[in-house]
Amino acid sequence: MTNTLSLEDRFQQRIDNEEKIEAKDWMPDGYRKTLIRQISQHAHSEIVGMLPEGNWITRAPSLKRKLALLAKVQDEAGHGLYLYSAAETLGAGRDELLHQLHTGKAKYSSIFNYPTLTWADIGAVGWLVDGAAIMNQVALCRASYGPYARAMVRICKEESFHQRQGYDILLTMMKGTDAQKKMVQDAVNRWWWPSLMMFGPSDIDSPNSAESMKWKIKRLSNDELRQRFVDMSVPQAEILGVTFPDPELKYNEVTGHYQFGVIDWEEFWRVVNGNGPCNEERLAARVQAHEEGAWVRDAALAYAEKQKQRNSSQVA
Ligand code: FAQ
Repeated sequence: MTNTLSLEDRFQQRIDNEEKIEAKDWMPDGYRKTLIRQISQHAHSEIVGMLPEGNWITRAPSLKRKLALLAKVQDEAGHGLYLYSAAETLGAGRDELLHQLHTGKAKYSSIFNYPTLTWADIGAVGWLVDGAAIMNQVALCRASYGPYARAMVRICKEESFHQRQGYDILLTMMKGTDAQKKMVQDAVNRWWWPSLMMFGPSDIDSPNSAESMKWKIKRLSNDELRQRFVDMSVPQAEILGVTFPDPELKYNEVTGHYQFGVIDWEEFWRVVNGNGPCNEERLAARVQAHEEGAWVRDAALAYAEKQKQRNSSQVA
């Protein structure tokens, strides 16, 4: 029997059968482009995400907190590495991707354009930002593209440690003075809505979702994941003894979910389009770090070249 299916149909059949797509397999251009877009934005988010926290390493209140924060920020650099490597398997060069980031052409998560004003912000970032990231990324562990899905497994394990360290910072502060409790509530007030925005626009305004769901890159929609995050966070806030800054947040007996107020989408797009409170500062810090790291890249390349020459002269 001859197989009359087109390459595209065969590809979709593999996706529907839950087969993983690997780097050397045939794939439609759109699938490759979507993956490069999402994986590179994700990689950029990890390395830009190091900046608001890196700010606090020297000011962590104890040696233990400093060690944990240092480890978390290092993990984020590692996540960037795995993700840039996953993008490279699709033919996207790291230099080109970084160039897009540094020239403001590439997107990264809106959340990292907000300032970390107090130590409680580091707790809130761990609890809410990493919490939102995990909610989104656990689903990505089952993404149809093998190298991305496998990178996500390790990333999720590390993110769950990050979330615990954040929640633990807040639990400790909530056992402290009134000033510390106030600081926690203030941080939660500022991080709650931006955390909900991390999941992206509502499903009806999400141009990429239909194809990404068909290709099983995304398994759950932006709104489904956002709702799960709200449902998970409300009981955690109760244990902590804080409230979320949303008068419309309440449990709906009929749906079995917490309903919440309307997200300020104007603010979301303003931040995504480069005009959030810290966009300029983040980009400038990234570019500076890249420039100051040039000597490390040069040294690594020179060393690799030396090794190559040594190996080839040994063979000869
Ligand atoms: N910020 O059609 P959709 C982390 C863009 S990692 C900026 O719904 P899609 C770890 C979107 O790219 C956090 N832009 O798009 C950490 C698209 O633009 P384009 C990052 C956003 O891709 C924790 C346009 O809007 N996580 O936090 C945002 O189907 C703590 C239309 O949107 C990931 O990247 C946003 N929030 O769904 C580190 C996970 N939302 O390209 C340090 C992987 C949307 O068409 C400290 N990514 N846009 O011009 C995803 O799951 C998806 O890409 C979504 C967006 C869900 C983010």
